[in-house]
Amino acid sequence: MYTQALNKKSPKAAAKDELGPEGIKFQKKIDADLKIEPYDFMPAAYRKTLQRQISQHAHSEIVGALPEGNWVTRAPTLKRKAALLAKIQDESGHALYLYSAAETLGMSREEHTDQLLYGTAKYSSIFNYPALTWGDMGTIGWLVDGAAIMNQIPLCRCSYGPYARAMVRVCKEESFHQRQGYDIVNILCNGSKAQFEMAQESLNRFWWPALMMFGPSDGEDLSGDKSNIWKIKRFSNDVLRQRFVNATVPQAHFLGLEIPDAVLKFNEETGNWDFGEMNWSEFFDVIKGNGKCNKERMSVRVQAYEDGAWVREATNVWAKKQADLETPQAAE
Ligand code: BYC
Repeated sequence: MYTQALNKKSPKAAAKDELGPEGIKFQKKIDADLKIEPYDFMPAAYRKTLQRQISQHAHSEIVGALPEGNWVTRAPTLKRKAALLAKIQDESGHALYLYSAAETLGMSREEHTDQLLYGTAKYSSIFNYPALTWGDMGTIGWLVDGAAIMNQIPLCRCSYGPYARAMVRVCKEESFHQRQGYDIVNILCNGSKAQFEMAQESLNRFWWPALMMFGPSDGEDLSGDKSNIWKIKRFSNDVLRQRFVNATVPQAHFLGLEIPDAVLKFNEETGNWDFGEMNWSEFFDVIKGNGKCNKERMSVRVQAYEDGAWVREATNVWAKKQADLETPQAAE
């Protein structure tokens, strides 16, 4: 809805602004920790970076609900079923805030949806791994939502106002999700031998993919990175990954679980848990579309989109009727 209302300058005029007083004013605002809002001037590359990141994030929330959706009918108790349903509903809500924030940058919701459905947009690699056991519902909440919080808390301070504001609520809900996941794993770890083994086996499968959620290795120094200069990205992928490992290893040990990493070791000098190398060829393969579940996830999404055509049609007809009622002469 914001899309049509945006003021669009010619590319030549916009390029001149980027280097001129408008561009300087923009960076000064960012340096002063002020927010950039939809109608403010912003360089084309800033807009593009945000469009890419926010829409990828929104797509991840939508696709992320799929592995969990498969477990709603198999949750072991009514309480667990209700909590899982609430979590899935939250994730869909996150996608709504994020698509709305992305729309303020000038691309419609329909265009973003098309990019997801026709495979030109990315979503988080983690959702291309299957959820095979009830233990995975615990591990996903604990590790996947845990990694998401680590990555997203700094985004609450992102320079783009609509994204930063959306992230505040998203992070609050993600921390509930992380707690419910940890609670499931905790119960399994304190249950029968078979339950404990289910938790360990799930951790074995999800540990490395969870670390890959933070993206490719990029060192520690982001000072030359545009995303950092624009205060979109505040910490490098590697810094956030290390923070996640440091927070999660003691939780696993508390549960009596073993992290599936032969070289994992506490480093007294740095205060960090040193860990092994990820399988980067697997990561790039998954984001290219060749993971275990990429095809299945997309075919379910496309099917859901097609099945929902009548809802979109009905709401459009209803919206037109309302508009006609408000302007009676238009209906004549
Ligand atoms: N998976 O230069 P880099 C959730 C792409 S969902 C796929 O480091 P950047 C949840 C990256 O996009 C959590 N692709 O990029 C939902 C880039 O590709 P393009 C999702 C990945 O943007 C339901 C290329 O690789 N969270 O919370 O600086 C249930 C080079 O990477 C991945 C967000 O989206 C990946 N793992 O950093 C439970 C948070 N990693 O665009 C939980 C917002 C990298 O050049 N996003 N790529 O074609 C971010 O913070 C950043 O976009 C990333 C990547 C850290 C993910």
